[in-house]
Amino acid sequence: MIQWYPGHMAKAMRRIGEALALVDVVVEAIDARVPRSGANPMLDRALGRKRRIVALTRSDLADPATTRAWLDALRKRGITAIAVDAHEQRSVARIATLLAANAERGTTRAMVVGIPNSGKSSIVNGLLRRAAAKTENRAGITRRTQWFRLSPHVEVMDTPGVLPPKIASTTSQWKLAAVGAVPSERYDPEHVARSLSLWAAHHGAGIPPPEAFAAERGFVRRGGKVDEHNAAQSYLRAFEAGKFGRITLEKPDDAEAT
Ligand SMILES: Nc1nc2c(ncn2[C@@H]2O[C@H](COP(=O)(O)OP(=O)(O)OP(=O)(O)O)[C@@H](O)[C@H]2O)c(=O)[nH]1
Ligand SMILES: [Mg+2]
Repeated sequence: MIQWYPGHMAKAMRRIGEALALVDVVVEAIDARVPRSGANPMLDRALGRKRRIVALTRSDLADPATTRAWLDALRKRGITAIAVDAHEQRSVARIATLLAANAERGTTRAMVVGIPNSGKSSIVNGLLRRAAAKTENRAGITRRTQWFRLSPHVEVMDTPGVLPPKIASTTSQWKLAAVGAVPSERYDPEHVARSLSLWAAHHGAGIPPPEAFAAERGFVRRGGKVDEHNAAQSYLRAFEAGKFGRITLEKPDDAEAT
């Protein structure tokens, strides 16, 4: 069972609720590899009918056709949705354009929200065109809300990543671990690596079985014993970095994550 709901998250959830009255638009950063499990239902409820832009982040690591299908599905629900690669200035600039369009009616205040490690601070930095907010490939880097001025008429608030106190399904749990939304000390890498490889085998995704990976990467010790723990960690890091290719773990029309 993977759960992670530290104090700073509960506090961030309250701050997001309080700040909502001040903001005109919310940018929700959702990892494009897990558009379903990567959306926090608590945030969804808290945001209510506030104008929302969904940014499918890490689109450079996700399967392009599946990202297009998710964008269509979101747009059909009346949500403004765009695919973002935070390291690609042009894709973040599309968020800036949407915010600037809104700013014609006075100052626009935007808030960037999402689960941990989904690329919120990277979006903020991309919008500002400088590394103002701290980013790192680890969940739980941003610990408090912070406002930044983008232009005379646009302000943007970075927020800490928030997960629900209870992650809905075991499927969502391993998927969130696999995309780095949960700190590595909160889960068993062998279990998550096993779940990922079973998923890959079932879906015909081009991910090698952990045994083959361990052998190829030299995790087999003398006597044939495999260093399972380190092999699993390395396997998950390879997936996270896109070394197995561009893979999306959820489609808009599958009922897997119920
Ligand atoms: N490949 C790729 N990496 C990204 C993208 N966006 C962010 N990253 C990387 O993902 C990691 C996490 O990014 P952050 O911007 O710190 O994520 P965050 O949502 O602010 O994380 P917390 O503050 O911990 O909740 C960093 O190593 C980023 O460089 C993207 O579009 N593509
Ligand atoms: Mg952050």
